Amino acid sequence: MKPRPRPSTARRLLSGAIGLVVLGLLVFVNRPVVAFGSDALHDFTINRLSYKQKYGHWARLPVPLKFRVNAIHAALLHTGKVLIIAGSGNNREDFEAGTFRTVLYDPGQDRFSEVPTPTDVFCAGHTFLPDGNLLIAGGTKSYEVLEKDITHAAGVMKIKNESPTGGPRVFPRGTRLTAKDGRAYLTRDDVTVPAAIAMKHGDQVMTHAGAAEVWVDAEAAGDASIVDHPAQYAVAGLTGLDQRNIYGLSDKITREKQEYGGDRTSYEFDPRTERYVRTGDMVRSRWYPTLAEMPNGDVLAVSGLDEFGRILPGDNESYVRAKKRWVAAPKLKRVFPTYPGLHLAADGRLFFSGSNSGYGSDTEGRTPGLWDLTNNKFQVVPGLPDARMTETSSSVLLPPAQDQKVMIFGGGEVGESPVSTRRTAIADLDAAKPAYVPGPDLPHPARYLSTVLLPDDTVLTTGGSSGYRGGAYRGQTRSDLFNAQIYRPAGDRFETAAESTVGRNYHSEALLLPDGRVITMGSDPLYDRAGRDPGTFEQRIEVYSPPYLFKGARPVVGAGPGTVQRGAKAEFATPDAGRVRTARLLRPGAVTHVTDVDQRSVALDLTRSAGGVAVTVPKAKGLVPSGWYMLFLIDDKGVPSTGRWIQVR
Ligand SMILES: [Cu+2]
Repeated sequence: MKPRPRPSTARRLLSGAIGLVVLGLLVFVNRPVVAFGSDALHDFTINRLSYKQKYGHWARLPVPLKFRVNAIHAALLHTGKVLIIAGSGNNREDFEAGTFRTVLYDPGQDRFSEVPTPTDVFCAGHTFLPDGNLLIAGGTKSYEVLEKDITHAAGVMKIKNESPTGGPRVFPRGTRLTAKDGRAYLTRDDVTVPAAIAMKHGDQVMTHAGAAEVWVDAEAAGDASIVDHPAQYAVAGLTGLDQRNIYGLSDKITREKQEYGGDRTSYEFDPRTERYVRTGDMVRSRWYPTLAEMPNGDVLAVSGLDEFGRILPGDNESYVRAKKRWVAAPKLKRVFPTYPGLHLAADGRLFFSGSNSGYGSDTEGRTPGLWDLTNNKFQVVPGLPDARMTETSSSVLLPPAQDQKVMIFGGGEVGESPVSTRRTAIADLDAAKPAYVPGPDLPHPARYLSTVLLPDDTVLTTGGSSGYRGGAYRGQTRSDLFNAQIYRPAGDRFETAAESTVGRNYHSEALLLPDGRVITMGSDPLYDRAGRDPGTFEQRIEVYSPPYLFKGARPVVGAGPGTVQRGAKAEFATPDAGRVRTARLLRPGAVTHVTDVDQRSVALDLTRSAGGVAVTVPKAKGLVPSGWYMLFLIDDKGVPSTGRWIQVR
């Protein structure tokens, strides 16, 4: 048989080309179907029970338009509601308009409500008090001004009063101060300068000048008003001896970037009335302070930027609960960067994990260690790998608190740096010489990672970005991380969790809810997707259901007391006593800038009887500070009950 003639080369090429075009068309017309097909498959996969049992499940929380806010702070109140605070929400127009926001979310009723917000609590510090009120102190007095936007030289002026007579002097906003060469500066605020104090030293009388600081702006625009050296200034409108006794002093007046300025207002947020209740002001203005719990239930405010945007040079202060006022703590002078991660240890010391939100010196005060509040001694805790990358990291007291282990996750180099780390490390505070040892690496380098203690002795880690504020990282313009993972201290390893669908970087939060789910919100990218224009604040909220919520019936906590003494036993009815294995007290979180020094999980001694369990609360105040906790009973499959609120006294 004659072989079939082979087609010519030209003919083969032509049919090949036609084939490619047809194939291309087929792919093109089917493109949406292909895409839809993979979405549908993804949807199908993540909604299968077997998948949820292994990885958990994320869901978007529908938020009515009028309750969408820039979530900067979040705290779980003992009423079960989530307090979401924006203040001005890092939005300059809202700040200038005096529009400050707070909303409450009730996960039980799935309802939102608005709370009047008296001042700009944006970037305040907070912690729970023993009675369940949330102490909120500090905030924003002024927004930053970038160098390119500064037209007039400006700086801090100290006005001194050497006259012991005539009382304090009040200088209204706009008061003019002039240098010897005639350059003039105007005060930005009213300022009251105390009178001098005359003191007898032996037979000599010494005068200690009164002084107050105020911000001044040059009267004339441009560089001519820059002063790069300390100088004295005359205050306009003074006559007679006052001209000699009252004067201004300034180190320098520049056109450098002006940082955000701190505020000194302080509130107790009352979960019962759902209102901010003003307390005495702080001694210092603070932007980005950490409010750390002291063993006696009082609170220490640490670090922050002052009203002029300067890092506080170690001036800390304490809140006297009984009097609802703040007093300076000169004996506890110690420098920390802003929002330091300070965890209360069982022995009453505060452990500084190294986690912080930056500002100030890039070396001073950044070393992790144990801070003894009885004598201001600081014991360095060495061994942290990537020790320069603690900024924008997060840290937790691992569950259970009795283990006294603190873990640090990720973080970046100082400032607007593109460098970040996958490093985790764990410090055992009970060791004879506590030191950090490396933990398992995160899947990706991460800043702003949210870390949430779960009742089954694990830690959910979610969100974060590899780049600064979600921005450029290794050739990509955006670097939000969608992967989540659960750290299991018992095995010292991460387990993959389902992926979230919303990127969360700077100004994002996550909290454990009483029903065992985790709510995540916020994110404040510096740039948009293209990496050119300013980013938009993320107002969507997600809720993560961990695998334990898909593993069958949950243990039930029945009748029991609402309060329990430290060191005492309490009995709770439960039909599931036979399968309950552990009991935990979870202290509710209060988080901002991925700093949450409140959350902790305390193991309770457990005895089982028919129809109930008896639990014993540990004695140490440093282990179980007074306050409201969620009691979880956890069964043999690691499934927790819903949290029952009890107050530990
Ligand atoms: Cu901030």
